[in-house]
Amino acid sequence: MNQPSSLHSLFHTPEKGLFISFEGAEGSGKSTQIQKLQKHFESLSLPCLLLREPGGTSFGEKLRAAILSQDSKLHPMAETFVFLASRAQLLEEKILPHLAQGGVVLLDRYIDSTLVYQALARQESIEKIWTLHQFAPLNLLPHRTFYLDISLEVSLERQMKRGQNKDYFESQSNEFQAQLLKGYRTLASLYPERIKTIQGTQSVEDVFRDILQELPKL
Ligand code: T5A
Repeated sequence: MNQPSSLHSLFHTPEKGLFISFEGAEGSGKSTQIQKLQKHFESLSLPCLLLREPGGTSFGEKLRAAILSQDSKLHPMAETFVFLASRAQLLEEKILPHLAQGGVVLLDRYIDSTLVYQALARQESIEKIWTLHQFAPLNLLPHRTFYLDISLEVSLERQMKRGQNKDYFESQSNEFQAQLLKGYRTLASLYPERIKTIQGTQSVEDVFRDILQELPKL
């Protein structure tokens, strides 16, 4: 069903700086690894901005609070536009200015989350999501995306261990959560040059070692 989008040629990577995104299912270890990578870049005296989606701006954090606390089902297009609104503002306010100065941007979730959560996990084509991203500033791709691959069992176990109230997406069915993993694996096979799959079930240190090996040069 899914092919690499024909719209892909309309997308570009930043000319300056280094743009890296992290992706994965619930509890895959993105926040843990992204913080370690931030320390790594700071130890090299490289200005490094750590951001998350949805959120990262004052407007985006309001959208984040709204969608994660939503307790009844939204239409996938309603979800999609929330993430796009947050993303456009984050690019404009934070990501593009920092990259223009040659800095490093580390982003916890980006376009691939929308491709997976709002399309692939619902067995829908990703073409519509690419179409919505073809206009600036949304048509920017990271230099590198790390996909932390875990099993459904590990994802559910880590969510349970955290023991807090479940948010909107964590409350979805196990079947939906299984489709997330399938969706990410599909995406990683469609875009192997950009998306590097890292085994997220390894120890924190081993995951980080694999990430360092796949870092692009600045
Ligand atoms: N969303 C987002 C969409 O639907 N569409 C979109 O376009 C976008 C951008 C965001 C939600 O929004 C959805 C996806 C999400 O559901 P969120 O709170 O930011 O919500 O959720 P997550 O990004 O999933 O964040 P999590 O905190 O759930 O997961 P992380 O950051 O991947 O995992 P982390 O590092 O917090 O680790 C989870 C637990 O596992 C442990 C940690 O200590 C922690 O307890 N852990 C490990 N344990 C053993 N071995 C390891 N290697 C471990 N690494 C971490």
